[in-house]
Amino acid sequence: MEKLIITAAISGAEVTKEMNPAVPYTIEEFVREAGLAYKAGASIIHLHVRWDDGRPTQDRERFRVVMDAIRAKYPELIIQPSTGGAVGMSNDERLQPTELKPEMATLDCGTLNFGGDEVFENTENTIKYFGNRMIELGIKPELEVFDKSMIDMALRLHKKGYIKSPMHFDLVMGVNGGITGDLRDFVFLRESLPSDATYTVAGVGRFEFTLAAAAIIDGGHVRVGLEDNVYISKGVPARSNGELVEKVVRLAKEFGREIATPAEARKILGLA
Ligand code: KMH
Ligand code: ZN
Repeated sequence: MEKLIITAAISGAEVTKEMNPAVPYTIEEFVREAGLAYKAGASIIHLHVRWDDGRPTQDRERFRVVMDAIRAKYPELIIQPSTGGAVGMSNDERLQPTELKPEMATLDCGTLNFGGDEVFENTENTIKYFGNRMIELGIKPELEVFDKSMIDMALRLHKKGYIKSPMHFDLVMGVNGGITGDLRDFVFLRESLPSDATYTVAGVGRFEFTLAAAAIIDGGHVRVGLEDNVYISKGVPARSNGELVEKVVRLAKEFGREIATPAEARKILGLA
């Protein structure tokens, strides 16, 4: 089986220090959390950035400063900026970090309810626009799908030339408004992927570690981090993103799966 790629989603746009004090806002905090995740075994950092007061932003220069600061200490890490940003941001606002030509970036493949009155909007034309942008700039998209219909959309847009093969999916499961994180749903999504695709699973909230175990056994890859879940076990806040990554590494060891370095992850994903 291929080595396991662990992605650390260290900040997200929605979680706050009130929910877990380790959520990074400042540049120093981003470097600290990326470093702890890397030392524990993560090879990819899925990155949203914040202003120092915690407000989420897609500002290109803020991304540049945070990415440069992480790279100065951990140059081998793969940094994967979000193009999802936060609910309500415009397409061009969301796309700003692509101007920095990262190796990867997220490409969200459909619209979904995001709790309460929030709607995370990704129309078909938005996905085409983002897909074209990533092809132009040579960025590998991580295809974020929150439901089965979004896999179907990605496959249709792949046929039309907006997304290139081999595709890499992120099955984000357990968002209030998307598919649940039940094992039955995991198998359904996983069996709906093309045979040459790779995938990562991001279990949100209580699904984080059950789905990590499922992907480890199945030969998939895993995303964890404070963006998805702020607890290390029921009711116990994680001390850091590193602690969440360490738990995945322990699970992988139990199942005999080795952990990929960033260089190995680049090979598996076709980045190198
Ligand atoms: N913050 C969510 C609205 C992504 O990173 O591309 C969107 C999100 C997806 O987190
Ligand atoms: Zn994200």
